[in-house]
Amino acid sequence: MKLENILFEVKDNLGKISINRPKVLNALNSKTMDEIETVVEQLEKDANIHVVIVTGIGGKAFIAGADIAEIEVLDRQNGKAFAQRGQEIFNRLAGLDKPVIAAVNGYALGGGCELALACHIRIASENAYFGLPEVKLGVIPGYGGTQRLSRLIGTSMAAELILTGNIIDAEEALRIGLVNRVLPHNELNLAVEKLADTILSRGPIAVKRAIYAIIYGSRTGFINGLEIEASLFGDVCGTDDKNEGTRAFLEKRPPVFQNK
Ligand code: CO8
Repeated sequence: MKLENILFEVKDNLGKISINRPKVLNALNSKTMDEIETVVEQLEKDANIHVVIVTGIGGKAFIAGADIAEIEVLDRQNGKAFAQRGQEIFNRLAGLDKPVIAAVNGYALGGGCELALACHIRIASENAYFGLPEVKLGVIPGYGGTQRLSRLIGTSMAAELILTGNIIDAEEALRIGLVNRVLPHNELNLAVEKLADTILSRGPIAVKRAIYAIIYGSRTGFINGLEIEASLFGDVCGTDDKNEGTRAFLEKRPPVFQNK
């Protein structure tokens, strides 16, 4: 599929998805969702990409939501299918065996906030705003927001945001644990790339297994999650990288991981 609404670049094991509809504040229409799915498919297959960044083009928005013109024409039947399709795409992104970092550079509203929530780490610029304003339109979050936000910041905080539809600034998002860090706008990209570089410098198989344990563990119960963790711990114990990492520590030198 020809990508028209998103940019996808790969450089040195780092993939970058940039939503590129700045005239409508990067609103997610169906075509954009199809393109995200295409890129997610590629990310699932490409073992050379170890970390992914998601951001929005233009100085104003990460993503201002699903395209409201498309929601206007939905009815009971296709509304459910529309939500399920978005959920599936975001679930696949969240389920990648590589860390996904949201660089939130402006409005992250509705489906845009839900996309940020599907990422594993969220870093915001000072001019980012977050919210799930769907109730103001007479609908509810449908791309996983009711579930992911509640799990991230607790049901009470999530209920206040979802039921009021209020929009909060980056500092408030930081205070309630919706983002990890807030940075000056012009430092965001560099800081996120630096974070990605740090992750890329760690044992690549360990990083893959760790994100898998975090995400798939959180999709199951606590005891099953521990079982997943133990199995993956056993798995990494069988790698050359584990031998190299532990030996390098004992020999007081930096490790040289081979992704084996
Ligand atoms: N959809 C479509 N167009 C949009 C959207 C959007 N979500 N957001 C902004 N735009 C368009 C505007 O219509 C405008 O277009 P035009 O220039 O042609 O008039 C352009 O982007 C610029 O926007 P504004 O002029 O409004 O810019 P402002 O700086 O004045 O305001 C805001 C910025 C506050 C972000 C404002 O644009 C806004 O409130 N946008 C809508 C935010 C919103 O309600 N988002 C949630 C949408 S609902 C949703 O995401 C549901 C997801 C789950 C779906 C589940 C499946 C059913």
